[in-house]
Amino acid sequence: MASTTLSLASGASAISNSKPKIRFSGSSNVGHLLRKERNSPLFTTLSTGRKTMAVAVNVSRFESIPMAPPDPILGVSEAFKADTNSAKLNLGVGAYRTEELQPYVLNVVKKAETLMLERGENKEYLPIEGLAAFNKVTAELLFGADNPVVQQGKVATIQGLSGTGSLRLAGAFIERYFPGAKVLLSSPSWGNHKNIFNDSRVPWSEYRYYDPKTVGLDFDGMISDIKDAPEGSFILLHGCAHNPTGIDPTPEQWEKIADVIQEKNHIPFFDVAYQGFASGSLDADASSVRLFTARGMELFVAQSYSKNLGLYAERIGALNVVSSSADAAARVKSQLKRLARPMYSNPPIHGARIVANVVGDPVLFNEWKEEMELMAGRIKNVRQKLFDSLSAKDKSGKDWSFILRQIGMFSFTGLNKAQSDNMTDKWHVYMTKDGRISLAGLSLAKCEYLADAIIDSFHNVS
Ligand code: KET
Repeated sequence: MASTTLSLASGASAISNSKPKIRFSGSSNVGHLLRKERNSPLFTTLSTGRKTMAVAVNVSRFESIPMAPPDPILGVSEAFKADTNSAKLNLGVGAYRTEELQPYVLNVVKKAETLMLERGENKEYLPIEGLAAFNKVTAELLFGADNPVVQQGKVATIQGLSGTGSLRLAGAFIERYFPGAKVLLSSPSWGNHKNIFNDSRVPWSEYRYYDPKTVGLDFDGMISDIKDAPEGSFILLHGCAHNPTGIDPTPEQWEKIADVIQEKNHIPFFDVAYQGFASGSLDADASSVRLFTARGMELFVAQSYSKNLGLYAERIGALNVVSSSADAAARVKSQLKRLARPMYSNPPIHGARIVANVVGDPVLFNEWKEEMELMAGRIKNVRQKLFDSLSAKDKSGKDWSFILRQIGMFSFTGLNKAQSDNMTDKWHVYMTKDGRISLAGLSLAKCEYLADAIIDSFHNVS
C-alpha cells in the first residue's frame, strides 16, 4: 500500500474489518490514486477537505496477482518434506547425500572454515567483482593456471551468486551489449535456463540434443540446428555432465561442435556446474572449455561450487568472459561490475574465502580432489547397483544399459510425466516430472526399492 503518504488515524487497525480511518497526510500522487479509486467498490467515504477517508483495507491491492506454480526442481524438495511416509526418497534436486542419505559438508570445507575463524577475518564489503584471491583461483581451476588466456589477462572473471547468479549476470550483459542476439539452449536443458533468459529479456530457442530413440545424443540434429541459428548467436553448452540427460558429446564431437560454432561466428556460453563431478577429475571435466579456448575463441563460462565443494547455500560461483585481448577483457569486466552494482552491489564473502583457501592451498586442494573422487565414486556405485537391480528384476527384456552410459549426478530414466507421478504418488519417490532422478540422493540400500518403483511405473502406467 502507499504507506509513505497514508497513515492510520489513532485507534484504527489495518487488519480489522471495521473500515478504519486513514489519514491522508501528503500532497503526492496518493491523491490521484484515491481519486482513481473513488468509483471502486472498495471505496467508502472520502472527505478531501479534512483529508480524511475511510476505506476497507481487508481487500488487498495484490488481489490480481496469481499464485505462481511451485518450482519444478526446488518445489520437489518442499513436497518431499511434507510427506510422512518412511519409505520416501528425495531424488529431485541435484544435491549430494551420504550413503545414510544425509547432507554432506566436505572435510576440506570444515578445515578452511576453521582457518578462517582462527585468522579472525572481518566482514567488510567485497569489491563489486568479488574476492581477488577467489577470482584468481577459480579462473585457474577452470582454464588451467598455465593457459595463455589466463596468463595474458584475457579472462574477465567476476564472482557471482553461484552458477545461477553468474548466468543471470551474463544474461543482463547480453541484453545490454548484444541486443536482439539469441541464446540457443539444448533440448532439454536445466529448467532454470529458460527462466534466466526470459527474465533477462534475451530471446532464446532450442537446438536438438537428446534422442529418445537411442537414449543418446542427437548429434546431427544438434549440429544442424547450431548451423541454422542466426550468425553471432550464443550457444549454451553444458561443460560436462549434461543436466538433465547425463549425456555428453565425445571429444571428437566437441571438436565438430567447435568447428560449426566458429564457422557461424557464434559465441559459446558454457555452464559448468559439475567440474570434477562427472569423471572425478577436475581437468577432464574442464576439457570442453579448454578445447574451445585453445582455438582462440571468445566465450562465456558460468561456474558453480554448489556441487563440487558442496557449497550450495553459500551461493558461490563466477562468470568468466574470455576476450581476444586483455584490453577488451578489462572493458568487459568494468561493464559486468556496472551491471552487478545495482542488482546486488557486491557478492558474499564466506564461500569465496572457502574456495580461495581450498583451491589455493596445495594440501587442501589435494584433499579436495580425494573427497570429490569419493563423492563421484559413490554416485557411480549406485548407478551400477541401480542398473543391476533393474536388470535382475525386470523380466521384460528391456535394456537398461543406457543408465550406465549417462554420467554425473543424474539419470534420465525415460519415464514420462504420468509415470513420474506414479513414482511419487504410489512409491514416495520424489523426482522431477521430466523423468530425471538424482543419483546423488540415492543409497545402495535403496536401489532395489527404486528399481521396483521404476519397473512398476514403466510397465503399468502409460
Ligand atoms: N547450471 C546447471 C546445469 C545446474 O544443474 C544448476 C543447478 C545450476 C547451473 C545452478 O546451480 P547454483 O546452485 O546456482 O550454482 N542445478 C540443480 C539445482 C537447481 O535446480 O537449482 C538441479 O538441477 O537440481
